[in-house]
Amino acid sequence: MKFYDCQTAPNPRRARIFIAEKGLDIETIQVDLGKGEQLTDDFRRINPRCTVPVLELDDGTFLTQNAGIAAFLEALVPNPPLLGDTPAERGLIATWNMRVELEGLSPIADAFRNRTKSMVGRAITGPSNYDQIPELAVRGHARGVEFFDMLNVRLCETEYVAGDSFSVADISAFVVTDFAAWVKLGMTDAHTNTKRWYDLVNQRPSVSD
Ligand SMILES: N[C@@H](CCC(=O)N[C@@H](CS)C(=O)NCC(=O)O)C(=O)O
Repeated sequence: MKFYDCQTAPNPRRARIFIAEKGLDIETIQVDLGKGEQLTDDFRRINPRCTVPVLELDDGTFLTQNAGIAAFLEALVPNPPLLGDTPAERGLIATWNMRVELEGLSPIADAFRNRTKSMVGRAITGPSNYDQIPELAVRGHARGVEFFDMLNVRLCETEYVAGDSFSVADISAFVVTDFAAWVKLGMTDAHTNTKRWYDLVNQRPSVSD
């Protein structure tokens, strides 16, 4: 297998943590998003959507979404389960992981991509160029604030995001929490439950690189 990564970007970090939690050591190729390597013809042959992470399987199949990479690796290495064990756990973890993506990652990406100078003309990932819309940065910021309030309430009810055990939803929420700092969002002093959870997850060796 080969893993196409970008050390500085949030989405490949999610896959990187997942791989580390599974105890796998996969050949890794860095794709420099800052230099636009995702837009080259060579990389378009790997992923026509021009995004990382990508996992190349031994038969030449390319998995070009975190969700697909996680599903594949969970089937390959079932322990420790990160997508859930029981049917109820699987349902809850998928629900929370999607909420973190849609209510956390997506608005923070909007806040970042619609007002950062290096993202001019690149407000959306992918092969086409889209202009920034400053109002989307404002809306993304407001939705980001709402997300972190919601997460803090959730983490008062449960030890981890989706329940009693660490899962892919924690990986996503942890990466989103660090990503949010890029746009001066994230935990505030009032988010004591999130702080408790963040410190717990931060002890895992998988999150350290
Ligand atoms: N839904 C995709 C999102 C992948 C994604 O958006 N990756 C970003 C890096 S965080 C990217 O490749 N950006 C390329 C660009 O900015 O042109 C996944 O979860 O794998």
